[in-house]
Amino acid sequence: MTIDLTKTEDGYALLTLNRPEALNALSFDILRRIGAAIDEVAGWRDVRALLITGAGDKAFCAGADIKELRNRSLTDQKRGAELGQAVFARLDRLPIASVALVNGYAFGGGAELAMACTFRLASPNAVFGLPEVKLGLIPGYGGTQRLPRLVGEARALEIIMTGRNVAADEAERIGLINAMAQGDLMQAGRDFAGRFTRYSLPVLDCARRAVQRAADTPLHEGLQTEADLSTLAYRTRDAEEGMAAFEEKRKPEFRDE
Ligand code: CO8
Repeated sequence: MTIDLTKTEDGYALLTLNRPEALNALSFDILRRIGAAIDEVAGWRDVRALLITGAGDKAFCAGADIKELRNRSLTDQKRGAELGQAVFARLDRLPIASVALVNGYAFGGGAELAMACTFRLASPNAVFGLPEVKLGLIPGYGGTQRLPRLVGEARALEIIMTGRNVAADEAERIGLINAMAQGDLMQAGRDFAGRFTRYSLPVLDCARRAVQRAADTPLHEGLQTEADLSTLAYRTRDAEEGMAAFEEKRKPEFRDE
């Protein structure tokens, strides 16, 4: 088994990269399976967030499978980069938030998978890096685009061009992760997701899509997107309920409508 997809009893989808003997490295087959798993989760109406982690106690994911990459023709490699990008982009289109639970090494494609998630939590022993230049490569699964959006261009250039490691505490300081979790990472992930999943899912989706547009549109277009999506949220039944509950001084009961 190379990935596991389950539902937790408290309403989350849990995707585990399960190839610990190779530090959960991403073969093309695993990439495709991750894509299929994301599509499957998109059809689940009874989960409120997707949690992604790596099996074993050493790695979230050590990146693309280097041994497999070596044996590919150039055309295949281009297809490989496009495959990785397309699979990770599906996380953006997932109507629920995704949370990477980074429990060790997150290198190359592993860091890129984490960066494609809506949120990132890491254990204190987590180590991030885009070490592709050490292999004579550059990041190909979105790292050159997502890292600068998270940490700024200067830092992203330095991290990518030196290929250096970024420890969890630095990752937290520079905004690469949302938080470093003390104690059980899975529990921390559930607690973190619990802070937003009690709200209306379609409304959260509007908020997420609006914020994600900020990075790739000029301000006037981004503001238009915000106007459109805030109107969409305003028209939900949950918005009606939320505002009524405020006036009636009671807790709102959201129904994801
Ligand atoms: N690919 C394949 N196998 C791997 C990988 C990997 N990325 N990482 C680790 N493994 C394997 C090792 O080969 C080893 O297997 P074996 O026991 O059969 O030799 C096993 O996992 C355990 O690894 P180590 O013995 O190396 O464990 P250490 O604790 O000594 O070291 C490290 C851990 C530091 C994480 C080390 O394994 C390492 O540096 N791994 C490679 C990290 C890396 O460079 N990742 C980036 C890969 S490139 C990429 O992700 C994007 C490429 C974009 C291409 C786009 C075009 C398609």
